[in-house]
Amino acid sequence: SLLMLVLVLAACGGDEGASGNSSETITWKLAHLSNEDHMWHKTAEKFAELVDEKTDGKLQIEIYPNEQLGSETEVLNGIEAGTVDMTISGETMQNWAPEAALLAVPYLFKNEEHVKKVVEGEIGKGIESAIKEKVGVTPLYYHLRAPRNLTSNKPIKSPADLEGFKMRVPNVPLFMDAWEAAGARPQVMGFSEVFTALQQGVIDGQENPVDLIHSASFYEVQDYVNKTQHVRSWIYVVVGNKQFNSLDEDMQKAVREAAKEAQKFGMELYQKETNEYKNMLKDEGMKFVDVDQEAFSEAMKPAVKKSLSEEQLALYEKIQNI
Ligand code: 2Q2
Repeated sequence: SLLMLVLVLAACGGDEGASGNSSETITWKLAHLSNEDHMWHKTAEKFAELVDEKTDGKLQIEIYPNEQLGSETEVLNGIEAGTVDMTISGETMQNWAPEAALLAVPYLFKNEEHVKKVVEGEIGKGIESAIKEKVGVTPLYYHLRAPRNLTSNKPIKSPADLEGFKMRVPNVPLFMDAWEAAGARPQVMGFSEVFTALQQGVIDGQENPVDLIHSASFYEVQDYVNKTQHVRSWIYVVVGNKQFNSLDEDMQKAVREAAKEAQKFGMELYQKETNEYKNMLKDEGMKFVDVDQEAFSEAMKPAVKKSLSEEQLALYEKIQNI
């Protein structure tokens, strides 16, 4: 009937991401690399729910896990192009904003409190503005991350064990330099390609926090979690500046409020789930190996210092002394 047709047309209209007419529904696509059980995804779902509530349904967030819309770098480019609107990204953004390298410098942060102090303090604010200006995305909330550990099929206790070791790193130049200096053979690869690459022996290992090791089922193709704990970091949930700025003031406020609540929700999940992931990996048969962290730190330090520019080093020292 004509009435049905009108209703269908009304329901389909305005999903192109442009605001303007206040009766239109806007849809943002949020693409990320973890699976549906992971805390990033669950927090994104919470965020979507809160945004729906606070905008009376006018802004909808559609979530695409598992790199369904491409690798982290592809999605960041997609945001610029307008084919994606949101993602979860951290040190990979150093390819646009050198300041983002400070999110994940090997052996820089002493502990979680240290990370938190930096993110939530003045240095964090400075990094956020650099990201906004140079990557073209606005950070909305962040996740604390468990330390990154190296996984493998033989115990790796010191840099000497890395000879000939082929490993994947994310698209993070600083990680390439650090692992090369430690004696490994690193290569850049998208997260969703890592499982198959491990399975087929293209690489011997990779490094990630326990939760992502679980998310990608690396326990099926890796036996050891070597407790290098080489990187403590955080990661931002971001939206394209264009997308965010196209919202009217009330909608922006609603998004900010939703982000604030999602932040809290994500932090609680992080506190609760990080230890559970360690146990789940053990249940899957992975063995945790104590390593000579001092030796890894010493091996990486010269490369880290060489890789960082003067401006980045100034920030590095500021963080060290906070
Ligand atoms: O290994 C990965 O791909 C993830 O842990 C993250 O994407 C990585 O930390 C960075 O690319 C974050 O910007």
